[in-house]
Amino acid sequence: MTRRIKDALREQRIEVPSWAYGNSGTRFKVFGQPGVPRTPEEKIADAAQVHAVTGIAPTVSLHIPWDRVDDYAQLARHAADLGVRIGTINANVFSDDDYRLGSVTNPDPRIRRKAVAHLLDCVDVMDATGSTDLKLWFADGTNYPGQDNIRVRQDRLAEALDVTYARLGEHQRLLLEYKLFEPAFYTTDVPDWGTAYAHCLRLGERAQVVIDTGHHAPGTNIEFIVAFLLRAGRLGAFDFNSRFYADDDLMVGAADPFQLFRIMFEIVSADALQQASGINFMLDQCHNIEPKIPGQIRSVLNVQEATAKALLVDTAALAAAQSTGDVLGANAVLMDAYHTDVRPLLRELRAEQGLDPDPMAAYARSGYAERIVVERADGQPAGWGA
Ligand code: LRH
Ligand code: MN
Repeated sequence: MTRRIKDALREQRIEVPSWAYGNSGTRFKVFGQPGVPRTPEEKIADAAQVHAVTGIAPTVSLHIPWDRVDDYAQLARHAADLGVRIGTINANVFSDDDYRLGSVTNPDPRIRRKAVAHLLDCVDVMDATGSTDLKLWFADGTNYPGQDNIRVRQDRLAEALDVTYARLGEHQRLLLEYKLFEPAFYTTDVPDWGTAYAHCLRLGERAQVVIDTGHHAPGTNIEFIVAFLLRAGRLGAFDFNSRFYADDDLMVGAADPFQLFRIMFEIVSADALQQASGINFMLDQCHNIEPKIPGQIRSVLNVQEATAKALLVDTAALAAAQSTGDVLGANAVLMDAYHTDVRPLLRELRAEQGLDPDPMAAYARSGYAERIVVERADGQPAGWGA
């Protein structure tokens, strides 16, 4: 049992977001923190620290233009020198005045062309970095009834997705992310998993859905969406974070560790944890008030712990209880695993991997946090370009 669990955990890979290391906040305030990276190179260096102490975070997703550089191939070599790789490329068609009334769905064809050109530029970046995943999140929507034609905006969206999908190389995928609301507050053009799924079905096999765990209406059963998309072969990725209210982008597992366990149980019971499943397990978070690198390390550990608990579920006992309609028995099997402290097993696993059993302590002892405060005292810290 323990051997099987450790083998599965060794396979786990989590991708961290470059923007989690920059300054971030809300519309009320973006708080500055000392030692924050100033360049994509420094963001990648910080991400490499997370991989160094956890051993399971070897890729970093970029956001364009927040991570724009002159030479993306050189940036990929810089990442490799630090023991990590550039992962998903995120397009940004939301932080530009031209996108006030939408990007690919904008009534103005000139602005739609500008947005599509950016999506195609991001595929060029993927060619340079060797990335396979293009992640598309559209802030597009409306704020007032009558502001625009809901059906026609879907036509415009479909047209832009067609052009982008056609540009992809054979080893590249399009990951379509949905979000219930914000920044639009009446309609959002990709508001839910069904809309994303329908567009992906129409596009083709290499169009997959991204589940951002902060993008649902309160009370949504996210593990149902996971199970459904897994069964349909269209679950491409997660944007892990957690929330108490809306898209709070807090550390995954912080607000609702039981939900994260239920989600990872759907993954594990569909044997979709290993890399061959093609699911990209990414973090999408902002550490507005807490230190960023420790926040990322804690988040990776939260996913690892939820996964270890999910792997502990006695699937034979569960199947038996489910097949005999033993409701309480079945629930008890799952809760037994959830209530099991997996931290000793994970410390053991890290020691076997030559890692410090306590990654947070290992990072604190490294002196990296103190070093970057001194090294990065001058210059413009990176942050939400908002
Ligand atoms: C939108 C989102 C999307 C990213 C952005 C940083 O809320 O989840 O995934 O582009 O956050
Ligand atoms: Mn997201």
